[in-house]
Amino acid sequence: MISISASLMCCNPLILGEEIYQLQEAGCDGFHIDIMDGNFVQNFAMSIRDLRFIRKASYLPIDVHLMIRDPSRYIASLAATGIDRIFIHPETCDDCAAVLQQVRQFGIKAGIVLSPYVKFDILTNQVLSLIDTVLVMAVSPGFAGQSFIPETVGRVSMLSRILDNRQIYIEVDGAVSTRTIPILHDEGARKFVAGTSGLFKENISYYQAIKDLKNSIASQNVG
Ligand code: S6P
Ligand code: MG
Repeated sequence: MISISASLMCCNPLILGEEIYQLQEAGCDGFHIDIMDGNFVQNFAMSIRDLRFIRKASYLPIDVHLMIRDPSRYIASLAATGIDRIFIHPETCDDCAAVLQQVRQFGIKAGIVLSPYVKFDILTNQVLSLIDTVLVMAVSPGFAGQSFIPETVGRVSMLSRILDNRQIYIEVDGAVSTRTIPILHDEGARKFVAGTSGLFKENISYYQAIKDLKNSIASQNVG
């Protein structure tokens, strides 16, 4: 069984509450919120203010993907919104383990997010003891609608071997679709962030899109 989080930077912001309701009804397993600073990545997305409203509108888990420099400055404010998990890019902080510890002190789950060309050395035993998920970027962080980077498949495979028997999920963010999920699932990914490639598409309902994404594994195994 796989889990699909909806990336809310891809929804219609004019009707955010309605979008959240429709996605929940359609069977998504959680929400993925991208927060950017226009510095670590050349874009802006959602805000801490948005999180307060999203939390009130949904009972599903909310993950925050921080694409900001020096994230420790904002952990307390983020925690106050009632979110469930925070992902940190290791290259945005001097002491990644300390920031993960800070997240955990607020009773929030912590995760590491790895950009396409970031090495796995950051995944020390100390870091692995603090996280429950590694989020693997299949595109460069900052923008929706990019092409899948093929090397992601080998990276997920290598990560599966590094994580071995640890209870740590591998999740993939970027260009997640019925085409990429089966390949990534074969290598050990179990959670996926869905955006414009697989969920927010014209002419297909959220219900059908999520059903197709979840069934893509089963259909690949037939024949
Ligand atoms: C990108 C961001 C992602 C996107 C998602 C969009 O910086 O972290 O969460 O929202 O990748 O999905 P897609 O299918 O348009 O690549
Ligand atoms: Mg993201």
